[in-house]
Formats: sequence, structure tokens, C-alpha cells
Amino acid sequence: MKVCLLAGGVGGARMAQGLAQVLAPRHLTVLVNVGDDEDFHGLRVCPDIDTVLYTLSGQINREQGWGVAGDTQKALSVLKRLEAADSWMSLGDTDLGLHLYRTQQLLAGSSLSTVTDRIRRSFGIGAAVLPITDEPLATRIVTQDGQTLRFQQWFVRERARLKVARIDFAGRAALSEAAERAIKQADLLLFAPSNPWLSIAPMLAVQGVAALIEQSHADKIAISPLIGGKAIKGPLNPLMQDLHCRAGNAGIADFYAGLADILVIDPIDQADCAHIEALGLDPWPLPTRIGEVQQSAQLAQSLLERLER
Ligand code: GDP
Ligand code: FO1
Ligand code: CA
Repeated sequence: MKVCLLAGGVGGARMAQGLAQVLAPRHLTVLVNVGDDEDFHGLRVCPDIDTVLYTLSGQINREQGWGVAGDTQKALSVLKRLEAADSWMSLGDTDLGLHLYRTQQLLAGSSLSTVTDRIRRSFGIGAAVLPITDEPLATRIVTQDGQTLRFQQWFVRERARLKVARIDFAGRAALSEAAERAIKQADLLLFAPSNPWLSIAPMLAVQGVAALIEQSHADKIAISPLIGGKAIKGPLNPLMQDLHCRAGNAGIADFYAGLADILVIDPIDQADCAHIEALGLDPWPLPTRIGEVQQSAQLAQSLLERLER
């Protein structure tokens, strides 16, 4: 079975890691959000792509959920001493090597898909990892106090504390050819337990993606990022409040209604099944805590077995 995973950073990477344990590499493609991507010190930084690559290659700093384990910050300390712009973004020394390479390759004319694939291969990752688009598509946060911030300004500099009025996606990015192929060839389109509004929505904003998913005859499964109504990590709960979403899995189901057929929720949230069914989605209660690779592999295995029944 060919699986195409739509992924943001941490939640996406954790699900990708489990799938990689149970699928042959040629049967797994991870399509990754690029709305978080920004330039720092002239270098292209792609946090969600890098979180997926570092996780699949075992280099991730597991406590942080981003960056390389054991990385140092000598270069950053120089930038800070020089009061360089945007040095609130903690770029580690090892991580900077990746940004240098990517930026040089992009400037030399390679697409983001091509560069990402070169890095994937050198990291020894078998599954395909692809940006959803090769063109810039920047998530912009419009705050309730009237500012328009770049995603990382809001998330890192402001620690996601400013209330959100609206999320915009700047640019008219087109789906990459490789991503289009992956969606068309998929037997299962799987939405990782990523943040729907910050990681999945920017991918759906890429021209053609929503229509291709709608036309696809693949099974379409979304995994809820909430357990017991709470996100494991990140600003999802306050964001849902700011955007006037229904709380808990009802709000997640509202997002995925019409897009997915099945919503996987943790068994502790079984009481949400009625809300989910009311929207025409089939609720599948399965353990969704996937912080350990065995847990993620178990979830992947359960999904595949249940589909094959
Ligand atoms: P980001 O781009 O790094 O913010 O990561 P994603 O958007 O891919 O994922 C963020 C979401 O992952 C958060 O809303 C978390 O609740 C969710 N998440 C993280 N770990 C787990 C887990 O073990 N299980 C589930 N169900 N969700 C998780
Ligand atoms: N997240 C932070 O909260 N603080 C940081 O200083 C930070 C630096 C950073 C550097 C490289 C990278 O790939 C990711 C980094 N992140 C940092 C995470 C990044 O903001 C992600 O976009 C978020 O995890 C949301 O997806
Ligand atoms: Ca992200």
C-alpha cells in the first residue's frame, strides 16, 4: 500500500518515523509544510522539513522537537554579540551547516525538492521527503492587536503569546510535480497529528492540493493532535480558542470534514465520537500517543491492518 503523509514538524515527523518502521521505503512519501520557512542571516531555514529529516535520521533533539541533538551555538553567540537581526532564532552550529548547503544549492538553481532529496539521501533516509511546493508560501499571523507577523516572529520571537485574529498564506505557490505524483499514486492519504491550522492548512493553500485530495480515491485518514482535549506540544489549544473553533476533537473534525473520511482519536476521547459522526467522519479510537517510535509504529501498523480488513 502506497502511503502519502501530509506532515508539519513534530507531529508529522513522529508519524513519519512510525510509518518508516512498517512500510518499504518506496511505499512512503512524506509531504511537508513550507509555510514556516524563512531566511535568517541570508540563509534559507525550513523548520518542518528539517524536523522530519532530523527525526527520520535519528539526529533530532528530542526534548526540543527541533534542531540537532547535542548541537552547540557558537556561531549564534557571535551573531548575538554583533546584534545581528533576528538572532532570537536559535540556529545551532550543526544545523547552520545544513542551511548553508541548502541556500547555496538553491542559489545555484536547484529546486527545494531536489536539495531536500540530496539531504535525505546523505542522511540515509529511505522514504521520500518532499516539500509540498518548490515556491515560497509564507504563513503570516495577523494578531488581534493588529500586527502582521512572519510565522517565526510570532512563534519564536513572541513565543506564540499574541492572540491570533487570522492566518494568511502569502504567495501563489503551485504544487511540485513530485508532490502531485505522490498524491495521485497514494492508496492512503494520511494527515499526521500536526497542527491543522498551522501545518496542514498551508499545504491545502497550495494551488491544486485540495482539489487533488478531493478527487483521490485513496483512503483518507486524519489523526487528531489532541489527547484528552489537549495538544501534546505547541499553541494549538489557545489558537483554536482565538479562531473561535469548537474545543477538542469536535473542532478538529470541523477542520477535516469533507477532506478526510476517518478521524483517528485517542481512546480516552471516545466521548467525542458522536460529534465526529455527526460531521460524516468515521471515528477510529486507537492509541495516538506517538512520542516513542514503538508507539508510532504500532499506530501505523494498526491503521494499515484496519484498512486491509
Ligand atoms: P510543528 O510544525 O513542529 O508545530 O509540528 P506539527 O504541526 O507537525 O505537530 C504539532 C502537533 O503535534 C501538536 O498540536 C501536538 O499536539 C501534536 N503531537 C505531538 N506529539 C503527539 C503525539 O504523540 N500524539 C498526538 N496525537 N499528537 C502529537
Ligand atoms: N523554535 C523555538 O521555539 N525557538 C527557536 O529558537 C527555534 C529555532 C529553530 C531553528 C531551526 C529549526 O529548524 C527550528 C527552530 N525552531 C525553534 C522550531 C520552529 O520555530 C518551528 O517552526 C516550530 O516548531 C513550529 O513548527
Ligand atoms: Ca510547523
